[in-house]
Amino acid sequence: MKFKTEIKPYTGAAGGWGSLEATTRYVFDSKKVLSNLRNLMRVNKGRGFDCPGCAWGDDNHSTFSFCENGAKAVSWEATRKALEPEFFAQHSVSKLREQSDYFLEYQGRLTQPLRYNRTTDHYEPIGWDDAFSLIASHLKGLESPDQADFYTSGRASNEASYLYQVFGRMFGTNNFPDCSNMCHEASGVGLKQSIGVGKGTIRLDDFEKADAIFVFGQNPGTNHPRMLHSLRHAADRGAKVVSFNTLRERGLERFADPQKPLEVVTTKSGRISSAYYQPNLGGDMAAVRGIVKALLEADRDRVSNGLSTIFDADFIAQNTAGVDEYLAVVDATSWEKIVEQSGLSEEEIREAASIYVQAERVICTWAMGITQHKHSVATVREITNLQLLFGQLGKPGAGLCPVRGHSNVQGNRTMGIDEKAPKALLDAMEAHFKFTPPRNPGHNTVEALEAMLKGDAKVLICLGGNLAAAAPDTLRTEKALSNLDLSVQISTKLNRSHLTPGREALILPTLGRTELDMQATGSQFITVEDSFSMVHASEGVGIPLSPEQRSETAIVCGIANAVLGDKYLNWMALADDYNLIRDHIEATIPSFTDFNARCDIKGGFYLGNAAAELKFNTPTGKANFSAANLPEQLIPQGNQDAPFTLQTLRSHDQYNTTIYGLDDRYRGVYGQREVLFIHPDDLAALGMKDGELVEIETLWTDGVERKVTGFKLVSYDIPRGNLAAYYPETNPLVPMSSFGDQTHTPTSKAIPVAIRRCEQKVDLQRIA
Ligand SMILES: Nc1nc2c(c(=O)[nH]1)N[C@H]1C(S)=C(S)[C@@H](COP(=O)(O)OP(=O)(O)OC[C@H]3O[C@@H](n4cnc5c(=O)[nH]c(N)nc54)[C@H](O)[C@@H]3O)O[C@H]1N2
Ligand SMILES: Nc1nc2c(c(=O)[nH]1)N[C@H]1C(S)=C(S)[C@@H](COP(=O)(O)OP(=O)(O)OC[C@H]3O[C@@H](n4cnc5c(=O)[nH]c(N)nc54)[C@H](O)[C@@H]3O)O[C@H]1N2
Ligand SMILES: [Mo]
Repeated sequence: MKFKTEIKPYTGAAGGWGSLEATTRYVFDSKKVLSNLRNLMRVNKGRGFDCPGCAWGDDNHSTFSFCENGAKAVSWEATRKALEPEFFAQHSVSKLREQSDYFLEYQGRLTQPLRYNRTTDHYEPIGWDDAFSLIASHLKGLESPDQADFYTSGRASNEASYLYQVFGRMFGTNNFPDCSNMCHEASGVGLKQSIGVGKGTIRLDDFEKADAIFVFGQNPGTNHPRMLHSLRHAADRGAKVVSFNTLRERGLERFADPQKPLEVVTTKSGRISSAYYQPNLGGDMAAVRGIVKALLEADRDRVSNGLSTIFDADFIAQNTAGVDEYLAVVDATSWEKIVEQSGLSEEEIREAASIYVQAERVICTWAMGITQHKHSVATVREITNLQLLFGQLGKPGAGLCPVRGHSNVQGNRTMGIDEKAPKALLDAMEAHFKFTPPRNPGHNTVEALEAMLKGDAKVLICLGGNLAAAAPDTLRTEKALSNLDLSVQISTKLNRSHLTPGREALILPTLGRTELDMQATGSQFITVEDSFSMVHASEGVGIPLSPEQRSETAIVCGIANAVLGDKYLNWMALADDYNLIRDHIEATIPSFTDFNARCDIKGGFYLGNAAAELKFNTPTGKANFSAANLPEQLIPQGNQDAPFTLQTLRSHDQYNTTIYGLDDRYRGVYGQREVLFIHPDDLAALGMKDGELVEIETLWTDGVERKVTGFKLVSYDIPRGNLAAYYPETNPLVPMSSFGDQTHTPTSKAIPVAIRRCEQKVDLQRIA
């Protein structure tokens, strides 16, 4: 495949024509145009299916919420291209490994269970029963259930992920690594400590009531395009949108609504951000600390002049603990440190503080720019501190909003995909299913990989996802995966994880969310939970490509039945009728009363959020201020003298490790992905020019060489000393041992690196 490569700054607004054009291109590229379009039209309407894109909520007022990247996700899944067994007869695994991630998924949908043949190095067809028996024989042969790991990617439905964890725990382990471990873990951990619940406190319509929305470390134009509608509406009615982003992101600046025809045909577009700050990578905690310091100073001034305090003293007194300790730490943090670490000037921080304090109702949102650092938990808690000081909780138009990634990642946690499941869940499962769940904590993603490397984990089952490409330290990760006795991938499309088989490997082809799921009792729907704790039903419409594809739920039941028989549960009856699964969920997970009946509610039902009602399930019974110091330095550890810090992020044409195309329109990159964004003055200081190729090397403490080559330099509006490049191409640079405090989340947004000129690209020396 050849692509025209070009770097051409994008001057339009996000959304608008560019958006629609790109969408239709994707739809028409795949073979079955009409059914693709029909699929699209049904997204998020009626029962229909939930968009398999991001976890943003559905706006029930607008008739048809159209998002370019959701459309890509749907048409990518709904392609009529099928990967037949002949493909695997033609191509050996070693040969396929030389292909790009784009090529692999572009080949179409997996349509038949496949087993890896180590002797021939090819995948070969296998029957479902034989596949299940193979899994059962491996799992039953383990010395301990903890030698198995059960990974989940956040697209899996509530029903499938619930049964998956029930099965895993009945089998005897809490090893449930998931994509969330690499994603919003810090939001869950931090919010739980601060406010007693690890989820956002707002609902979608709060955006209509906020006076200010502070957006930290997030690129909604690409990753949550429907959020732009909320931001645009807020900005149009005069609310302030304040962005903190290391890069200048187009989508945070201007947005043309594709649903407003006038804006599509003219160049009219709306401004999103009223203020835009570009902190250093990892500098947000210092920035927020600075905002609080500025306001604390202003408050002392006022109070000493006999005026009332600007803080919400009643809220603080009634609802919080630890304010004095926190303010003491704010006092002890110098402006020098704040300015140095945030990379923002004192004026900028004071300006942001003044916007904040003038707003009656404030929402703070964030994503990976906040959660993929060493001090992410402390940063999430610092944002919470700010909100608590002003009582921005428990009232409309205000609160905390971690914007989730995968469309059901939040639901997966609710369903018990959690390596450290709360005691209450395990107790409820013990009482309901009459078995003894394991109580020891299980592996998170990094721990699972470490265990595979050591040979302590021998079987891996993946309910979706693409661990080989998504996890850090690519070469170590691939080594870990190939060290397994058995690796089982439940997937829709071919990906890198299939190409690093263990001694044995299975690919189990599954239905996507857009597809009709026919079982013995008829067509089934599943449920998902969005970022706003709304649970709603989703029912596919597309006709599956092959009768051999099975639903995730049916696959989980098939495995469980082969391993456990009907000792605790009649798994096959559950696969026949998902209503029965929902009855078990209702019996064991809080807030799911009348679950089956409530699935008929249009737009879904709300699970509730105790903190939003000012009930704090913390040991103090209050919302806790956190009195953490700013980190000593922003680079996790290792080489503090590294000349650059690199963040790894998403282009506009990808969904995590799924590469839809090679353009990143809003950043002006076309036909290529191996680019490195750099400040023009840094380029000049290095004596290099735009378009030159460099190698990027991680500076780390363990003596392991981590290097990628052939990245093209692109000058960009980014702070000096900071770099950005796309994931997953840069995952070889992220050390597995570099992860967040209390989270084990790889520090994908803070990698200490050096760069050097190089002549050409040298392929990764992958293990054979
Ligand atoms: N189309 C599409 N949609 C997606 C995804 C996708 O790949 N494609 N992925 C889904 C998933 S799983 C997730 S988790 C979300 C991810 O959504 P995002 O978090 O928006 O994803 P990233 O591309 O990692 O972007 C991080 C953003 O934070 C900024 N940033 C990085 N580091 C810092 C920092 O230290 N401080 C500040 N202030 N800014 C920083 C970057 O410049 C970038 O704009 O999107 C979900 N939605
Ligand atoms: N360097 C770096 N690394 C990162 C990140 C980063 O910002 N930088 N981000 C991290 C984040 S936030 C996340 S969430 C993880 C993502 O990690 P994962 O969730 O593991 O990865 P995805 O790329 O989303 O998974 C894509 C694969 O899922 C399968 N798939 C798609 N749809 C379905 C389905 O409906 N059912 C099933 N069973 N399979 C399906 C397809 O086979 C596809 O190849 O990556 C993390 N890794
Ligand atoms: Mo994510």
